Amino acid sequence: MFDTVFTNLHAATMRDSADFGIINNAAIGVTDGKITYIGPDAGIATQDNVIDLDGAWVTPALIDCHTHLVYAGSRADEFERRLQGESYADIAASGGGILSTVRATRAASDDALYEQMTARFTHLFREGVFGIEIKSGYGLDLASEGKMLRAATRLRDELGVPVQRTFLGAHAVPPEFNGNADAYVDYICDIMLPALAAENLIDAVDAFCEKIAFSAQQVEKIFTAAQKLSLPVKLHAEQLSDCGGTETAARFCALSSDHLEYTNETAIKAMAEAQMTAVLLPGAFYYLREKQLPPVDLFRRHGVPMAIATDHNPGTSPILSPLAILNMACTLFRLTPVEAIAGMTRNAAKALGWQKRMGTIDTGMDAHLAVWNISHPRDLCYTLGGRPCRAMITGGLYNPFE
Ligand code: DI6
Ligand code: FE
Repeated sequence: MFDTVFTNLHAATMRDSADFGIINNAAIGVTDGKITYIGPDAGIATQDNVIDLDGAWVTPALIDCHTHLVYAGSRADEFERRLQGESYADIAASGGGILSTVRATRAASDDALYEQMTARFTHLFREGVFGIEIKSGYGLDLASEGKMLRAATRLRDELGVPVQRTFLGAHAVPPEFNGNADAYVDYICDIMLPALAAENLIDAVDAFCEKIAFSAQQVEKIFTAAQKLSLPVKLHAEQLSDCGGTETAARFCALSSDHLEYTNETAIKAMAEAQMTAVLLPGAFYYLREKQLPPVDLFRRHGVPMAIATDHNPGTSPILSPLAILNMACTLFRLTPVEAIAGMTRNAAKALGWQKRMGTIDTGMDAHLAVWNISHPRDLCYTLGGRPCRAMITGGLYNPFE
């Protein structure tokens, strides 16, 4: 009747935000890679191909909805410089920061980039992730941005991982356009975006709206070009200051606005109106020792769903542990455990426009699930370390860890 049935498990379906959508003593039936039964163990007929999960907890696979997973090089030297008092902005202004990773990424071969990215993905997978957004933005020219997006495409096509490939040409102004950000924005809109879209390498378009990066007016130009190509947009906004990015993003009905520590209530109302998701990134907040918290109560009050992601990148969030990020979302940003886990499942799916496919355990959804040795779903936020992920179920296939 089913291709596989998983029994003897407790499910945190995440269908209900009050109580993790818990179903104790549950079973999950899978057919053709989709969930075709979720309910009481007792309600499912016996058949072949039954996998007994021995009382483990099952959640939707975690979705990392904001990452910069493709890059070469390390920025551990800048980590040390910041510890000695230099700021992220000072280091960027002196030619380090994003541009240091651009130099290393441009110099790397296609295979080296792919292998380093895949190794990083393996760490995320080992902690429950199957479903990821991957940004370009360390190439900043046509050949190198294409190289990054092709690496992300290979992860999708060779390993079957759900990947959203996001073009982040507007991450920094490259050396060729030094002092001429407007000319670089024209190059993005007129050359890179159309060429990479024609090669079918782009699923979404992002930009970094910040004093040290691009203005809201420049973002508007890029979003207009994206809209002409029918590509959804999203924005790095209000991470270090409020430059009006989120209000611009809302006018384009962006999928999400990300970071948001310095956003304001007017912008949040615009997000609610445009049905956007707020993507919160506690890893960057932690590494930069930021003080200004994102306005979590205002997101709650205005009904803006909150997603949580690693923001994995070599500068401000070199973290490959989604579970550490869940913990930080609670300890640093004061999210409740159910909000944090919804932020990496249901709301992360929404941030990518994937809510009809992934993010909850429900019939019709892709059978991408994480299996945990825990005694309650809140444990995923509570402990650090301990390797609680026992197995991953990907498209209904059972992949146990050792
Ligand atoms: N905000 C961030 O935190 C990352 N990108 C961005 O726009 C940092 C990227 C880096 O420093 O390499
Ligand atoms: Fe980022």
